[in-house]
Amino acid sequence: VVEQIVRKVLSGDVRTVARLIRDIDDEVPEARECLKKLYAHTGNAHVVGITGSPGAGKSTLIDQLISHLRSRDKTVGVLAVDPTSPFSGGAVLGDRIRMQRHGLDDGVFIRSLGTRGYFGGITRSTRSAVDVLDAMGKDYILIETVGVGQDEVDVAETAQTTVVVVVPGMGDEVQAIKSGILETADIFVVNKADREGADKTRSDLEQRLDTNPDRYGPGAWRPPVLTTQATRNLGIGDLLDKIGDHAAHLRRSSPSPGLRRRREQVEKELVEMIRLRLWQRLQAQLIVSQPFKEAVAAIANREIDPYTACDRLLASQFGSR
Ligand SMILES: Nc1nc2c(ncn2[C@@H]2O[C@H](COP(=O)(O)OP(=O)(O)OP(=O)(O)O)[C@@H](O)[C@H]2O)c(=O)[nH]1
Ligand SMILES: [Mg+2]
Repeated sequence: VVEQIVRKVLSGDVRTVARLIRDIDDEVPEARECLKKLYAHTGNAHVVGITGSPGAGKSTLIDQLISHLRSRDKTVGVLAVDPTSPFSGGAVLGDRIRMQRHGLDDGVFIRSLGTRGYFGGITRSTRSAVDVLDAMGKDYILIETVGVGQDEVDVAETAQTTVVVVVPGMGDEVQAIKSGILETADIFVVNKADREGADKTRSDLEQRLDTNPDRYGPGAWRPPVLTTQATRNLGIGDLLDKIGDHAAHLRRSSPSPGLRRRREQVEKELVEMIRLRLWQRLQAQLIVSQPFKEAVAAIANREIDPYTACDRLLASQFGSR
């Protein structure tokens, strides 16, 4: 069955891909077996993360990007990720509606992810879904996340190119952008440029980048700051060109920044996967064991301190050092 699913994914079968992504999100163990086999077929897509505050216009931008990419004969996968909600709620439904004109296009595949699967949370299921879309042959994969916390930064780091979308705002908007998010940005987009204050927001961003000159030395990539009007389809071609420039930058030879970034991502991913698997094993074995229950009782009775109990339990599991 696994072989059959893998074959269908590789041939681009939309229904199989949709089911597999749902199974990944739903924590179906068989999905992991499929992912093992699909990994060798990944690495051809360019993955772009689009993040930014709620309502910044991410979905509208993506909708326009899809059109531009399709007119350049590129196929596109889109993942709308909502880490703040355990359910795929209203925002994601809105996203689907905003992009639904592409729904009948074979070259476009749009899905939303909302749960925290046991493969390692939303970041892990996003990475897995990206791998599936990559293996099915999509040229570009766009990931939309609402940018507020560390989860979004993590999801953004799944991407090769991260686009941070901001809108013209009153005063301190740019200062309020968390430095973690600022530092993951490869491209800034000031969307809703039809609104007042777009130029100010843009120069504020440039200024914030100027405060970190070491980061953008010779040969380094300094994030360009673009302006767009997503609803009017303005500035989207520029954005796509910059995404292309960044992809080219990542490919540049020795030492390839793309490879370095990829290694960092893979390292994080592997550490996270090991952490999770270890924890699952401990939960299944140690946390339900008699010695654990006895330790809990003994600590509660103040017969033993929790530090010593913890040392002993771990020693019983892994051996003492
Ligand atoms: N004035 C103006 N409105 C825009 C522009 N781009 C998007 N909008 C509007 O902004 C609203 C939010 O757009 P979305 O694309 O749903 O924004 P989002 O960032 O995906 O929102 P969430 O997914 O809910 O975080 C919609 O009503 C859009 O029509 C723009 O360039 N100018
Ligand atoms: Mg959206």
